Amino acid sequence: MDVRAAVAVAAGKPLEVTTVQLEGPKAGEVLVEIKATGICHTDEFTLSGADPEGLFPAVLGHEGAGVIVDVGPGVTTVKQGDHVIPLYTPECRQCPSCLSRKTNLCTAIRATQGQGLMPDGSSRFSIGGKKLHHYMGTSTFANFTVLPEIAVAKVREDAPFDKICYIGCGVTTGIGAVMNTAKVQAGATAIVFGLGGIGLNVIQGLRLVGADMIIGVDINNDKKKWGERFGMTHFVNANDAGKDLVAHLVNLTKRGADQIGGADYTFDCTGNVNVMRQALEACHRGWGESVIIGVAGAGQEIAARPFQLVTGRVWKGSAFGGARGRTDVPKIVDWYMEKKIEIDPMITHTMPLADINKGFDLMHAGKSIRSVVVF
Ligand code: NAD
Ligand code: 022
Ligand code: ZN
Repeated sequence: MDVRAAVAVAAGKPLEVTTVQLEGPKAGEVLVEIKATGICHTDEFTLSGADPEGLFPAVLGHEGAGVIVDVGPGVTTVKQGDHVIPLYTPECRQCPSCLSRKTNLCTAIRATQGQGLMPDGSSRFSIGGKKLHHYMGTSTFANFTVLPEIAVAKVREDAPFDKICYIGCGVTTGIGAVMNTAKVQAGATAIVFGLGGIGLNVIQGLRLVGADMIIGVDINNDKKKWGERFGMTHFVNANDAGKDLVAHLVNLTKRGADQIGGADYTFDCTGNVNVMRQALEACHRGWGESVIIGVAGAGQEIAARPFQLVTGRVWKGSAFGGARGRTDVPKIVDWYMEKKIEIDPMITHTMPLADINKGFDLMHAGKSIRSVVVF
């Protein structure tokens, strides 16, 4: 069938909004009509050519929401008419990783997903007979896309697509890092580095679990009001603090009789390896945990003194907030509908597919928290 898509034709070039061909779902696959999709950093990272694993031409996009319009043979867990959120981290519930209960990184379709292909090794997208790559197993920058059954989360039907699409990446990544990866408890102190589309969701996750002190760090003073809007209690401008930033943060977190200082939990939401080190050093001796969420550029390395770890700090990372998509994403949609979490104010811009490149420009200029394309 003919579908409308924003095609990444080559590295560094704007997306081309055009008609492409999409084959129907094969065994174990579903055809989804995408109703809305967010624009996230990794789409831009790939489009820019900085991602060495980026494949072209491709249909990018990984933060969508839509409706199942057709299912292939053998599909049992979803049906036509179901509302779904595509999952770039699938959940097969059968691979060793899913069965381990220790990770959300399902391996069932990992190899083909990374090659921009469906699990059978082929692509459903083409243009004039020439193959187009899928992207992160989701390809949501198209009004229809084909997905493996294990890569969709069925969600309630009264939830608005133009808001819950953000749960497909940013919301779940931020809130999940707090609840699944760090397992922050009520009364904890926390520092969030980088108050963008991810950091603000870490902040609202911290508020949700009842953290006491939520310090936000950014280099942009405009982010102060954004952080406060979602529960941040203190703001620090990293540039003002300069090289004393870590000492300043440790001082700020000294509480009562404990004059050692340092946060119980810190989160990197910048992708900057120097910030990652600061985040480790700003957590408490003996028990502080620092979670890396930001994705650093290819080839980057982190550095720290082993002493930081020997003295009991823990350094860990989080992918998709440690969330098991088919299990956890529907719950987060419920929390949004029950007003336990907020999404609407973070969606600063919406646009039709024809204007998708404007969404990339806004992200690049730091003018948006999230842009959403509505089909
Ligand atoms: P964003 O650009 O909206 O936000 C980044 C923020 O960091 C900005 O407000 C910026 O001013 C601030 N910043 C930059 N340099 C800083 C510094 N030195 N100190 C403090 N703050 C600084 O980006 P985002 O959408 O929030 O994404 C953040 C990161 O999370 C990206 O690297 C993205 O790729 C990554 N991410 C990871 C996952 C995952 O599963 N691990 C999922 C989604 C996004
Ligand atoms: C989403 N991300 C950044 C902005 N929005 C993002 C990027 C990468 C990952 C998660 C979120 C990520 C962390 C760990 C992995 N990935 C590897 C997972 C594995 O090997 O099992 C990751 C993912 C998908 C892809 C590449 C890397 C892909 O489909 N190409 C989840
Ligand atoms: Zn994303």
